[in-house]
Amino acid sequence: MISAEKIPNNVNLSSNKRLQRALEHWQPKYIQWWRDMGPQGFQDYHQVYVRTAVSVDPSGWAHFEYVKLPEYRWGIFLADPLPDRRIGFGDFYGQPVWHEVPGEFRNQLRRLIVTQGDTEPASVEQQRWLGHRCPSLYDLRNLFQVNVEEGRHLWAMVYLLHSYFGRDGRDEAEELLDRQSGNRDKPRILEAFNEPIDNWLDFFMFTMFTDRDGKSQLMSLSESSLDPLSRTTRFMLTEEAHHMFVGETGVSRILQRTCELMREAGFSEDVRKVGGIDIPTIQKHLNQWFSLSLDLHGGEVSSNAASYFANGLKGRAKEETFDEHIVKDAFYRMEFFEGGRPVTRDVLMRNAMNEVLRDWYVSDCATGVERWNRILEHAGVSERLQLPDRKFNRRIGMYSGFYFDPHGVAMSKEEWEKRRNEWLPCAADREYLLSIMAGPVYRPGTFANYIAPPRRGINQKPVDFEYVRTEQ
Ligand code: BYC
Repeated sequence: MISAEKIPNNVNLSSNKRLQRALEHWQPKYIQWWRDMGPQGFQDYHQVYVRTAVSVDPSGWAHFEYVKLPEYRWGIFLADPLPDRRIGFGDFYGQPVWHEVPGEFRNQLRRLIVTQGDTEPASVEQQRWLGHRCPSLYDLRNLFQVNVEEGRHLWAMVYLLHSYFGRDGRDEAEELLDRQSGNRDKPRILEAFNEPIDNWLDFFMFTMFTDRDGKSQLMSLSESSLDPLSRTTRFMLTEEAHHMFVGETGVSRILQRTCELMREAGFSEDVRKVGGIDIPTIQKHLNQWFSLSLDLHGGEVSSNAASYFANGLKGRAKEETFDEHIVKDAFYRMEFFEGGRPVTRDVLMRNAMNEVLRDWYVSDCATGVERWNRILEHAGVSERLQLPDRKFNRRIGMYSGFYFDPHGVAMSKEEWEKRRNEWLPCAADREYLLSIMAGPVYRPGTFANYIAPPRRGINQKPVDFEYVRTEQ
């Protein structure tokens, strides 16, 4: 049943009987999960024009075909090995990388891989109803492309669990299909992956900000001394780039359309009256997903992060760009919030590794927001989007339990409750978004009123190409 034809791979699957047996056991459960928890209503009668990775070289990347979603060929790929690769950071700096899991780091590595793996099916679950409200066939196809690739990322983590963690790994692989986004009894591990995504503005913000956390976490895991983890995550990063493209351009197209509608309606008119999405609503959704994604980087001071770094399991994004890689005596200057006031203190850099990665993440997000603002500027609109302060709306780390406005000004719980709806999406916003996304737009080349068409189609196809075909 398991073959290279069905599961494209570069891990020599055909000669690894043990792995084949494990995957033969897991695969039917995966397909059942995909049918139950994947895109609802688009499993049996729709052909989707998707890209399937069939090898790691650039030509293997450009493989496009129409497939029914459950028949997508989820493959297992590791980026090519780097000759004589050495451990790039931490206490074992300079030693050869590991091709097996060292016993003493087994639990920590398993935990990292499970946490990463858990986010992949979670996002598919979160987005499973969106197809019924798609703004176009182009967007529908992009949603499904993202979904099948998140499914492939799950395969990537399950491959590692099955190959390197024996019985425990097999149990963990089953549990990855068992937990469910938003389920009260068995939720997904990280909070952002339990939030519902039932409208396309949330989807685009999620792929812009939360997939970008995927990028920063994958970059840091790709530095890992465990070479198979490094190579797997390096290949995943190529797919992650497309997800962020979907998010960034999705919001860009909404902004562009908002500007057009503002012009039509007159600048002082509420753009909602002409069926668009007003900039304050866009800002609120930005605030929501940016702050949730900041939480995904963990606590500011973390002994877990220090230990991951010391043991060479998880490095910093672009570790090679730092001058020093052992980082034993270095300090990081950090702002704490004590007695209602900010206080600056130095902490050991190793304990601040989550914050170091968050710094990288924030600056990467800021660049994207600048590009959005250029659209507003070109349209002659004076409003601008901005990232809220890091302290805003945090539930993980030292700011959780306190209340700050988007500029980082502290406030009481009562004041926060009173003003929360100015900064974060509220029931009325959600209702409005659902009202303008009530039905799907299935006619090729046609777009919902609140979003502009993309500049070009996928794989040099025209924008009005039939990216998703319905069987009669
Ligand atoms: N929610 O020492 P701390 C992606 C827990 S996204 C709930 O501060 P640590 C994707 C933590 O587990 C990338 N709990 O943090 C995107 C710990 O629990 P215990 C996913 C949280 O350990 C879109 C406690 O709080 N990849 O790929 O350094 C679509 C204290 O933790 C949260 C990864 O995350 C939270 N947000 O953890 C699809 C990489 N944050 O020990 C996919 C793997 C922390 O008290 N994970 N906790 O039980 C890691 O590297 C780390 O586990 C974390 C930070 C970055 C999550």
